[in-house]
Amino acid sequence: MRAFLSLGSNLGDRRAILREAIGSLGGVVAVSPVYETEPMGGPSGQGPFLNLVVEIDTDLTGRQLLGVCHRLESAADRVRSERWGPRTLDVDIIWMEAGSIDEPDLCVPHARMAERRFVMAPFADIAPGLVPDDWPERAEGHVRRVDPL
Ligand code: GSY
Repeated sequence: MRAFLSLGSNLGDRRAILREAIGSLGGVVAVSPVYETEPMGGPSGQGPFLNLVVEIDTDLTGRQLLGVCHRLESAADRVRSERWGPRTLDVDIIWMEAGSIDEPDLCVPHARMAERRFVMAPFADIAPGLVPDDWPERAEGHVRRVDPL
């Protein structure tokens, strides 16, 4: 089944971190263009993110896929020191063909993705049929497409 993950990094060698994470994901079907994006939320003064979206083909449940996301973050040496603060790697499930999930720690489709241009721009690039036409007016934040990984 199709699933989409949003990946972001704004600490360390951002490109290498994203490449490594994608390389260790199974069932990769498509990788979106890369965007440099202004941080949304969190402390001021943090550096820009690189963001992209990956489509995978998976039989995992949402809960199992969340475990994969957390393992990728740990492998990138992410230290959860400051909420919303800079991070080597953040991986979120944004959409699953298997259906929606509404649990305290796992919401699919991702609850805030429609407000976030750093999610919607790369998502629209590789899955235009899954995003509403009016997303550009609804999403916030500045993004700029940059060289591929
Ligand atoms: O929710 C993902 C982590 N994150 C990001 C991000 O990936 N990109 C941008 N531009 N801002 C963010 N704020 C948070 S939190």
